[in-house]
Parts: sequence; structure tokens; C-alpha cells
Amino acid sequence: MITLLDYGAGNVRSVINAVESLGETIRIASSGEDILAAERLIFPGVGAFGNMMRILNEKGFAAPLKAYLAADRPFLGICLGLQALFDGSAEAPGVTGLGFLPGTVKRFETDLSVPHIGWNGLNARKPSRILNGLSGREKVYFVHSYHVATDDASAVLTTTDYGYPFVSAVQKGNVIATQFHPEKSGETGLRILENFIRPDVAPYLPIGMSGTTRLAKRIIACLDVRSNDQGELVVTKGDQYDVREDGEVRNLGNPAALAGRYYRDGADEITFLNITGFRDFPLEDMPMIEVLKQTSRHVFVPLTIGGGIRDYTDKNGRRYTALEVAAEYFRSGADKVSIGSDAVYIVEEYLRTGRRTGESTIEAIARVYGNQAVVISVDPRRVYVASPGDTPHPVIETDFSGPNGEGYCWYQCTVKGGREGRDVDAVTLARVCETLGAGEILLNCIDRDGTNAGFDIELINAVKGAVTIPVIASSGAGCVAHFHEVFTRTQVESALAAGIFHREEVLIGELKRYLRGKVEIRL
Ligand code: 1PR
Repeated sequence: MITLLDYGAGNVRSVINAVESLGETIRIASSGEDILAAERLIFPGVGAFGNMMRILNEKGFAAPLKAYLAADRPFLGICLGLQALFDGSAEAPGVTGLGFLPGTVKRFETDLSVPHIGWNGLNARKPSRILNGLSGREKVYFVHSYHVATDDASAVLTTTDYGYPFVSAVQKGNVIATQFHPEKSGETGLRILENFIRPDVAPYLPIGMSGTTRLAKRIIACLDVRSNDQGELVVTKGDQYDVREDGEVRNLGNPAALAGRYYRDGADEITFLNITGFRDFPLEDMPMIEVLKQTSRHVFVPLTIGGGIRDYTDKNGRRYTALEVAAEYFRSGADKVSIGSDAVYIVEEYLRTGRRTGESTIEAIARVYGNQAVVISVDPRRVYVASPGDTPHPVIETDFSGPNGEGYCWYQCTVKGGREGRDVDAVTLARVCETLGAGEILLNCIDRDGTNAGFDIELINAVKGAVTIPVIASSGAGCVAHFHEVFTRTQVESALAAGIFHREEVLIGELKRYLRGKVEIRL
């Protein structure tokens, strides 16, 4: 029996699902006594350090947790569950941590994108039961802006490089904690969890670990989901956002089954976009929540879900906040949520008033679940102009001239699935969303969507150059070479595709074999 400490923020469902998939039962600790009675305790931390410590103290969990740790009982902390073990964090000055290990938590100081999101390697400093059976060449999934810094070198279990080496796991006796997410690290992560759960696993030092670890470029499979005319929830795919063919919604398969296939094929992440979310309210559209629950039971890589994350009043006058919608997605197994139309309205308001309210959907979700949990899905379309002076928006000089030979264009943001253009450009939108606390940009392109013509490199470079958060390139992938192009001609951390994967024109395994040796990827 595994005891799980859930203090109520974020996605503990993934940990529960991963542990249950290993044949173990889980019990949720709801009191200090439950913590002290645990045989093995897992503490997955999500969100922000200050919020976590406040809840642990309010619920009376902090003192029993300290006693449990001091007694050297089996413990696995994950992400913030690692950071909690230290004295304090730069994320929440003045807030005291559990103080089990000496040191503090500090923000990444690097020119690389922060948060550090994605699959990176491990360098082991000493043998550990959780490393048993690993070759040392595996990659595991990270998502964080802060890392621990300790004076106790003997407690360092692994380090990982991101601009410089940082502590990615610690172990002191039976207390182990990882900055990465084993529950989101595919088969490697399941092995690590199993090593923690099973009794009598021998300490082991993988031989392949050495040198500098490298963050892999992520390959993301995207599933656009909606109900078809028969009311069945299907994966669909548009050509420049038009998902109908001969009047019918294209049906490319069952969402949970397709996600399972992409997981087995090696997808580094899976994104679901509830594409009619702007008009159907997700909390009434329960099949989508069900898809997420089913998927997270057997898919152990990060799941992002978007569509319909906004405030809403139902027909009975009950008001729901965007935070409540997001919370339901997180409870159902999402690791990140993506915001489309609402982000455009938020940015318009910000540009009009010149100040942040602290109340926007982006800020509210980031405050509770952390910046890394908030993705902005941008749906831009090219607007051509003959000269830069023809528009107040920032333009780029383009190699692909417009219908009348125009040599410049700007990227107009749209809402409602591309149906309505707004007076905001994609570069400004990305920049403002970063200021408001978004952790990642999912950069679609209506002109390229479903065309197989390749990613819009000009758009991607314009947006990537304007922000320091990671950017996902999306729309237009038609062959394996397009991924190589986007990873070598731009600085994006990940690339997303839909049509070529759904139609099996390119398999994810085959794509990764092609990229191997050319760009860093997770095999
Ligand atoms: O506005 O917050 O409710 O979110 C709605 C979400 O649904 C947005 O993220 C928006 O991008 C998405 N969406 C709305 N309508 C459509 C549509 O296609 N009619 N899909 C739509 C967007 C674009 C991509 C696609 C890539 C790759 N899909 O995510 O998967 O372009 O495609 P490809 O590889 O086949 O070229 P809200």
C-alpha cells in the first residue's frame, strides 16, 4: 500500500494512475496520522512553493511530514515535493520549507528558455534503488523554473545540465526526491516508480551516465477533438481550420485510442484541443473530461488540454470561472491547459489599459498551478501589406509574397477557431502573455494548417525572438524533413503535428529515427 500526500493543487491523478498501473493500491493521506502510518509515502508537489507550504501548514501536514522524514521512512518527493525538503525558496521569500536538507531553491539563471520543459538526461553521483535497471542513457520529463542548491554534496543523487549542472534528484537514507516527473516519463519513469515501490530493490549505479546531459527537442502529437453530427466525440482535422469534408466532420478516430497509439509510438507529449470549446462549455461536455481520464490511465507522458477555458454562465445562471474549468481538467489528468480565444481578449484589455489586473485567466491559473501549466494557443493568419507603413502592427519582410506581390506581412490573431480576426498581432500577443505569466506558447498558423507545406519558419522566428518561454511550432508538417528544418532554422523547443500522424503518412518512431544524430531527441 502506497500513501499519497495530496495537498489539493494540480495533477495527482497521473501519479495515482502510474502507481496503479504497477499493480499497487494507493491511499490518500487526509491527516497527519495517515502520514505517520504510511509504509511508503509519495509526495507529488505541483504549483508554487509558497502556496504549497501554506497548505501543508494549514492542514497540519508539515509537522508529521518532518517527523516521518526524520525517522528515515521510505519517501519519494516529486518536483515541488523535492523542493519542499529544503530551507526555503526564492519563489516565496520568507516562507520556511521543511528543512530536512540544507540549502535553498533558486530560479534558473540562464539564457535558455525558462521554464525548463521537456526530456533531459541524468548523471548519477551514487548508486540508488530507484536507478536499478537503467542504462544511464534514458531521458526523463522535467517542467520547472526553480531548482535546488544544496551544500550537502552527499545528498545529491543525480544532476542534469540546463545551462549549467543542477541537482535533479536527492537521496538521504530512505528519503528520495526527484525534480523530474517519473509519472510522466514513460517506461523509464514507471521503472523508477516501481523501484521505489517494491521492497528489496538493490542500489545500482547505471554505467552509461556521464558527460553533459541535453534537453531533447519534443515531438508532440495533437488531437483536435469535437462532436460529429451524430454526437460522437471524434478526432478531426481541418484544412486551414475547415474540418468538414462533403458537409461532414472528418472522423479520424477515437481520441483515447489514438492518444494511446501515439504514446506507444514514442510521442513526447500529447495535446487535446476541444475545438468547439468556444461555444460548448467543457464542464457540460463531459465526454471530453472522460477522454482525458481514460487517456491518463494508460498514457504516461505529459497531457495538455485546450478549448473552452474561460468564464462561463450556464443556462441556470450558475457562474463558472476559467480557473474552475482548468481545475476540472487538471483533476482529470491534464498537466497543462492551453488558452486560445480568451488569451486574445485578455491581451486586448491589457493593451487598452496598459496594466495587469491580477485577475485574468492566465494570471489566475498560473498563480495556483504554476506558470508551466499555462500554455497559450495562438491561431494567427497572415495579413499582407505592400509596405511596413501600411499597418500599425509589427511586420516581417517575407520570402513568400502576397497575392498581389506584397513583400511584407503581419500575423493577425484570431478567436473562435479562426472564425474572427482581431486587431492584435501574434508577436505582441506572445510577449504580453509571457508578461502575464504564461509558461509556453503553442504557435499554430492558419495559413499552413493541414497543408503539408512545412512550418511557417518566418512566423516562428518572429515569435520565438520575442519571448523567453518555450515555443511549440505547429501547423503544416508534411514530412520528416520539415521537423529537421524547424529544429535547425529556429530555436523552438518542440514541434507539433496532427494530420500526418493521424493519416499514418509519418509514424512518430520513424520520424525519431530520421532525426536521430541530427538533433537531440528522446528515443
Ligand atoms: O479558443 O480557448 O476555446 O481554444 C480552442 C482551441 O481549438 C484553440 O487552441 C484552437 O487552436 C483550436 N481550434 C479551434 N478550431 C480549430 C479548427 O481546426 N477548426 N484547431 C482548432 C486548431 C490547429 C492545430 C493543428 C495544427 C497541426 N488546430 O493545433 O493541430 O495546425 O496540424 P497539421 O499538422 O495537420 O498541419 P479556445
